[in-house]
Amino acid sequence: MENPGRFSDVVVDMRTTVAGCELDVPVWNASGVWCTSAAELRELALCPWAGAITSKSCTMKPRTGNPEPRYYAEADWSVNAMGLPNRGLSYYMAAASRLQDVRSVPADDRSHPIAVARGPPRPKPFFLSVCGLTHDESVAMVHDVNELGFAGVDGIELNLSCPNVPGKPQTAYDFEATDEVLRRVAECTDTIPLGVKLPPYLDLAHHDRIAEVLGAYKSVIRWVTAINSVGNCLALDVGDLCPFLRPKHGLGGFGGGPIKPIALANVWNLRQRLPSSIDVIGCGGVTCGRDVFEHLLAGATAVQVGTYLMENGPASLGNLLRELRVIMLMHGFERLADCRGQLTERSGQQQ
Ligand code: RRO
Repeated sequence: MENPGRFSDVVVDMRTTVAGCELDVPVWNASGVWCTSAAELRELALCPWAGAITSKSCTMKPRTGNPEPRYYAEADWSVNAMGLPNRGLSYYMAAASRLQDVRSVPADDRSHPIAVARGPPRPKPFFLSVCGLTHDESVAMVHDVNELGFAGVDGIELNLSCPNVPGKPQTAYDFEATDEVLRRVAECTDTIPLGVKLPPYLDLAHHDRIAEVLGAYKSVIRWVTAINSVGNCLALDVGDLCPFLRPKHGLGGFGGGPIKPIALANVWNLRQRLPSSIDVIGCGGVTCGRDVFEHLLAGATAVQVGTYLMENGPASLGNLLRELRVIMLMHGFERLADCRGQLTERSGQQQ
């Protein structure tokens, strides 16, 4: 009888592409998580479990953000009202450039503690997240990155969904404003791939409308990330009879395990509606490999991780991949591409 080999030796091909950039593994950080300082970005660059890196959403100039306490987490959820604290555009441009040498993915399979297929060594993609306080500022940042060159930046993720700057509504809930900012951004984007970070939509008419707006810019938009935190939620500390957070009367963006069904529905609904040239990156509710698998089934090309990474650190991405590998093999999927979008309708007799 042939030796069937050990289960742990079966190589699973988890490679995927985002905006044409190759990733060896399909998980990395959501913007805002483990990516505000150069030291954190470096940790992600060196982490074998992170397929790419996204930087903290930035403004032209550094910001301190909202007063503390502005982040609170329990077992598998978090609420935040950070208020866009960041070091400014040039800091993240410099970090992207400086990290180029340590971002190279090692060619040797043994350096990776689980059996995943690898392509030739290449730098891990770096996606720069920008979030102007005004549309003029967002357009100016995209313009500058294109104009000044973009050593080490593989794409720009335009954040149209920050829920936490007092007095600033989430742009992507205003379809006319979204159309206008995308039109202006498209005019100054030539070669650098563009992604858009979206808020959760809860009505199918809104999925129809945002897909229509985004689809009109399909020549420049290469991916959407769905979803940002669920904005303006209230988490209460019953001991102190007040919210956990101080800014915005205690309102903040809600993330973690409980938002998974909202995130999956957004991935699924957007995948159904957007042109195939626009990748959908799942984000929201990922706390184990099964959650990553569910995002892939719903049509995600890859998955960003927020609260779970924030609470457990970069090495925890390895837990997600180990579990994902087992689930894929249990279903007979040896390549990530085989399970993407494989969701079917539940069949059965009508009552
Ligand atoms: O910094 C924040 O408060 C923040 C941002 Br920019 C975002 O896009 N999403 C979020 O939950 N927090």
